[in-house]
Amino acid sequence: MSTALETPKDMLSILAPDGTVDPEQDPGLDDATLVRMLKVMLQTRIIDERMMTLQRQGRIFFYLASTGQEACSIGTGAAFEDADWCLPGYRQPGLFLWRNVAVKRIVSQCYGNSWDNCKGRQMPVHYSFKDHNMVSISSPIGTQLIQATGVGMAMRRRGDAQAVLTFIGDGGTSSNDFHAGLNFAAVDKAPVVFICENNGWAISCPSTKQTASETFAQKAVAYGMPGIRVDGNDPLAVYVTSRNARERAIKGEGPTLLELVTFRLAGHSSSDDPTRYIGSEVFEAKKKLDPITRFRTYLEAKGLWDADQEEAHRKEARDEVNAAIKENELVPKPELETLFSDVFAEMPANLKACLETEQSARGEGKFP
Ligand SMILES: Cc1ncc(C[n+]2csc(CCOP(=O)(O)OP(=O)(O)O)c2C)c(N)n1
Ligand SMILES: [Mg+2]
Repeated sequence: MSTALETPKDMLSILAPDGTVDPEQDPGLDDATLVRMLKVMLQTRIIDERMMTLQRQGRIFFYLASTGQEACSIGTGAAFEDADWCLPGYRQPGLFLWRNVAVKRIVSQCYGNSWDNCKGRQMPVHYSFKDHNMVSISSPIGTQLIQATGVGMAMRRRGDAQAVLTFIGDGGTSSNDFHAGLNFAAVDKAPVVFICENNGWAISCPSTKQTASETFAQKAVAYGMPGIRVDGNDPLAVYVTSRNARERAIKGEGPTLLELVTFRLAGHSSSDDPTRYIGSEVFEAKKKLDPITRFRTYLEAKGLWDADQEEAHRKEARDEVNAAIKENELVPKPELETLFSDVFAEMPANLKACLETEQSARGEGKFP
């Protein structure tokens, strides 16, 4: 893989859509890791399907699936260490599962109940898991890039041996924060790996209306960092390029931008109907590039996976998410008092008075 400052136009691919691998570029991952990669991709899709159904039933109010983009989370997840800081966007649930975040906690966040560590203050899918070094997902697209650069700059000054991983979509590259984040990371040689998941669309706005550049990867050249275009539906290519970018970051050589070319095989969110702006023939063509199908074929050819394992794993993943849903449905909403907590170290007098008024009103039966 080249990391020279060139104009990156070619797309790196190791695992072809038919599941055959280029032996010269095969990273030689061990069998257990390969199987886990497929299992987490399948689990991601099963959870996405289940949560989208909950939204349609009115049991959660919003959901964002990453259907078709699972290889981006799994390839990067496998290349990074759990101690590396991660500032995700909203389409990397596989990364949480890869880092062993409990499914129950993911479901709690979507319900916004009292088990949710965000206490219902965030939209569903805007997770944050401090104990897994995963920083809160922000709704305003792009903000995580300047935050990631700040984390990287701080880590460099402290001499930390970790890297920072952050994600943005193709649409997010039009934000001011994309420019500021990449620029200052390169100036400071901050140990950040920027992942742009180019799925071709920002809701209904095609990437051709987002940029006049031929590729998103080439934007890196102007900032003075390598930019590499990668087949984002190829977990092996995502893994290899992420691992190399992480090594570069750890060695103090600075940040890298990876453009992972992918496609979302679903709506932008539960509020979107992609059939209004993407033709069915496009969906049919893109389904043939499904990263899960591709990776499954590869593992089957290696004798690492078969239909029985698939069925058993699907059942296990479905049972786990269903049990998590069942439990979470019984969990009450966060206490009203939590509205006032976590904001000030010392609660100001006016908020204290407000809280006391609410509490006494409840005592008089004004609050149910
Ligand atoms: C600053 C800002 N502008 C607009 C929005 C509304 N919005 C949410 S997601 C989105 C599209 C993002 O597209 P992209 O970056 O390509 O990510 P994708 O959803 O395709 O993964 C928009 C416009 C927002 N959240 N923040
Ligand atoms: Mg997009």
